[in-house]
Order: sequence, then C-alpha cells, then structure tokens
Amino acid sequence: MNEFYEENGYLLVRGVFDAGEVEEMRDAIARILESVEGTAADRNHRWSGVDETLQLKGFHDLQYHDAVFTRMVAHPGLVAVLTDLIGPNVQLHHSKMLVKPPEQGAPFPMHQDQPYFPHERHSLVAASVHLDDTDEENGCLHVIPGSHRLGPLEATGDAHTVDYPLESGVPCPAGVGDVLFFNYLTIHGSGTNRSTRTRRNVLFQYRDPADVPVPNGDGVEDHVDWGMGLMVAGSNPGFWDWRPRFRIRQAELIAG
Ligand SMILES: O=C(O)CCC(=O)C(=O)O
Repeated sequence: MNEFYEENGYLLVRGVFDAGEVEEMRDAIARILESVEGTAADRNHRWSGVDETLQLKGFHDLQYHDAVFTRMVAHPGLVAVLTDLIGPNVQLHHSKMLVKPPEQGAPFPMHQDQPYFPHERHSLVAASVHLDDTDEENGCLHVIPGSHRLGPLEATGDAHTVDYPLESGVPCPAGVGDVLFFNYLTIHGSGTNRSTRTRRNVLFQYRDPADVPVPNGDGVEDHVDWGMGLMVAGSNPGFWDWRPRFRIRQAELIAG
C-alpha cells in the first residue's frame, strides 16, 4: 500500500482525469441540475446545523442519472490507485456530486464518514474528484493527517461531527482532474465557498467487498444506495453471501 496513505490516511493524486473527462462530468452535472430545477427534488443539501443561507447541491447515485459516471467510477487511472489503497478487489459503495455555488457554498463541518456506513475492517476510501480548481477561498477539503489511526470517534448530532475546528486540518487545494483519496476514518471537512467561483466535486466511495457492513441497533444497514456493490476491480468472493434484494414501491418512488 502507498506509504503516505498508510501513514496519513489521505493521498492527493494529480491529473487522474484529463480535461475532456472533466468536461464530460461538468456537462453531466449541469444536466442533473437542469433536470431537478423547479421540482421537489431540488432541495438544499447543506448539512444540519449549517447556516441556512448557505447552499449545497448534493445529489447521490450519479451513475443512475448519467452514463458518464458509469464510466468514471471505473476509470482505469482511478482504479489503479484504488487497488493500491484497498487491494485487488474493489467495489463501489456510493457516488454523489457536491456543488458549492459562488459566495454562498455551504461548508462541511469536520467529521469521519464511518458513522454513516460503518464496516468491520474500515477499508472504505473516498475518491473526491475535482472538477474545478479548489483552494481555501472556494471551500477546499481539509484533512487531519493520521487521524484514521484514532479509530471511530465519538460524534455528535445528525451530521456526526467531531470536536475539531476546520483550522486543525491541513488544507488540500487541488486542480481540475486531481483526486483526493481519504479513508472513511480520516477526519475531514471543508470551508464555505466565499469566492466568485463555483466549486464542483464528485465523490465516489469504495470498499473491499470482503469488508462487511455493520448494521444499526435494529439489524438494518442504514446507508444503501443504488449501484452499491458494483465491482470496479478484481472479483467479489462474497457475492453469494451478501446481496441486496430491492423491493421498490412505486408510490414511494413518486413521493420521492
Ligand atoms: O467535498 C467536500 O467539501 C466535503 C465532502 C465531505 O466531507 C463528505 O461528503 O463527507
């Protein structure tokens, strides 16, 4: 495994996606935003507790919105890093887009991702794909190096935040096409977008398929998204043991 990642719990890899691929993803995001405009689906996805005047477009399940993302979640350059960080078998857990609009882009308070989708072996790695140049002014990610080694921490509130200020993290400015990889135990967050520039990211979350999700107190797995389980590298030795069985009620679909 990459030594820097092992030690620090994150890794910035430059130029994973080329300009054309970034443009395809930007266009796909624009199509998603256009498709929800004026509908009930067009909600503000800022985190609970964050200033209500701030905005975040945070839609999940990108590969069900647009085929561009089906290709990008399995992008060879991305998968090459993932197999180094996770192992030969890599499975998609979920995908989402994050758009922080200019001057009012909502921040993410510092947190670990682990409480949202706990797993037994903590193999989960986020790949945050930068579709705009990102710095402190437009709300780049901050991480606390080595915090993945603290294990799961006591978290508070619906947003599962931890008691660390954003300033305690190292800012990770990144360019278009760069990917910031980080473990789901690594404490991270991002600032408000106060610049005149939009900050667009997509985030793909992956795991080792042999890493078993930990159910909540009612024996239910809380965080289940469409596309969960898609193999992007290797094979799935546990396919017959663990497989989601969806029951979709049309009425729920219509109600959103
Ligand atoms: O990209 C960001 O601004 C933060 C995203 C994040 O912390 C998350 O999705 O857990």
